[in-house]
Amino acid sequence: MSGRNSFMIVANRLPVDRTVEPDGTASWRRSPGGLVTAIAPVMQRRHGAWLGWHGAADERLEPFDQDGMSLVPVPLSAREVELYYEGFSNATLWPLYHDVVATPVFERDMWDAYTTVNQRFAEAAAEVAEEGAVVWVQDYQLQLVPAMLRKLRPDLRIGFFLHIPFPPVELFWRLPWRKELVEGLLGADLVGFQLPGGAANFRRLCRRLLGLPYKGNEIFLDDRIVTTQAFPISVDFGELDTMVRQEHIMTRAKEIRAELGDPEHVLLGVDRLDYTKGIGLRLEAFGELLKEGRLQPNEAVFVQIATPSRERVDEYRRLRDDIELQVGRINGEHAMLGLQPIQYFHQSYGREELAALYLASDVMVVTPLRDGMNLVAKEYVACHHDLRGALVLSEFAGAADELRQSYLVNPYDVEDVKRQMMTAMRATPHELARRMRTMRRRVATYDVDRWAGEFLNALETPALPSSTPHNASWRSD
Ligand code: ADQ
Repeated sequence: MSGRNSFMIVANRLPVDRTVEPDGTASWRRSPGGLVTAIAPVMQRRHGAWLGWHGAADERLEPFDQDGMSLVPVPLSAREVELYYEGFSNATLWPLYHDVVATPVFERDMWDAYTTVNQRFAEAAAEVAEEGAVVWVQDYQLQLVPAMLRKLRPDLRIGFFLHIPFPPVELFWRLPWRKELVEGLLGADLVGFQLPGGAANFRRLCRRLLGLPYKGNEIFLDDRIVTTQAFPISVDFGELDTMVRQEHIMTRAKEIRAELGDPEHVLLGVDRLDYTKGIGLRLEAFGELLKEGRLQPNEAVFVQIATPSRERVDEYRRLRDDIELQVGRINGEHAMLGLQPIQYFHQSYGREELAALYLASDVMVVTPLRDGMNLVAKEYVACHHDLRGALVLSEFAGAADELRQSYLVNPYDVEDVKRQMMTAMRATPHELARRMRTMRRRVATYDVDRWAGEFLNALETPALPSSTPHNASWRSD
């Protein structure tokens, strides 16, 4: 059966959050974030639908409209949230794809739940897609959907985008269900990655695991071609740039500095509380700078904002305890009356407050051990029209490919992190402006609109017939 939507997003979550008023009435609010902002206009133009879980377990909801988007809730049971979402997605795939910085869990019942839920998403999408519709599947939670959907609806044009890194063959190889996952992704016409390296890892894997030939960006199946390509995601530069130029945001930025005691240097970290983000190592580096006397406690304040995340997964609970212990230890050693060198907040902030924080800080410290892109780094750049501010950025964040004028660090080398933090703090305004100007040009040009536009353009432009398997290489890498 064909539905009425010619364009669809299929993602683990719907782009809305439910808010409940004090009188008990519930309403939906669009979740903040670049993806929704970039996609919303396309959705409105094309009678788009967004399929995803609405965030509450064991609850079935009818499709509803919000902000000109048609939303189709896909239900999950509490057990599925545990096994498919917290389990296979976040305890198996997440650590495996992030260079095993934590040990992945391989459990069969988690895999079974992942398969069941992916099938449910595919069936829901098949149900509401118009003949020949374009369907864009998002991220690691739904890697089986492309093939499942193609089986049900071969008429659709299917794209997939992976927001996290795609690991090297040697790491992926450990996965007991490696063949099924790769075949799932190959159901798409276009598989998008953050970086060319991820796309190359995927092509090599297809060759090694399934013996499929590839040439350039194209993988040759018996009856079709799958294009693999990098599309580095970005932020809504225009929105952030406009926001931080408003009087009340600039005033708020000044207030923040005053509330912090007007220190010479404000350093900032903003992350989901996740073990891939390298929060502990940057605090360690800051603590050592204080200990060695290279920084005085009244000279610099480190503001670390850590958004609560995946709190029911063991690894995340342990991480929270570790970070809180570490903050307590460093502050205990270096605090002076009324002065805490690390200000730690385990909270979520609104967009405007976050923008004011970016504007207020002198050095943004982004030190993930591995990160698909890292939007925080790009948001920081978008917020510094004043050309002040330095970005210390891990070489292992996707964003490092584009933001070459940041102070790049190897997060595994604490001395390097310390050195670059100090260099950033001591840089002249002229040097900071030179770096920031170039980075801003990059983020302004490659913004999130361009990301979505380029992906959809590639998805809707089928691979040229001149590319045939006959001239494809059989590389044995
Ligand atoms: P994340 O791992 O969530 O995303 P990131 O790209 O940094 O990481 O995005 C986080 C977003 O959450 C940013 O927009 C940030 O502003 C916001 N945020 C963080 N802390 C916040 C707080 N305390 N309050 C409010 N907002 C907060 C995954 C991948 C990334 C990839 C993105 C997009 O892991 O590598 O860049 O998807 O593809």
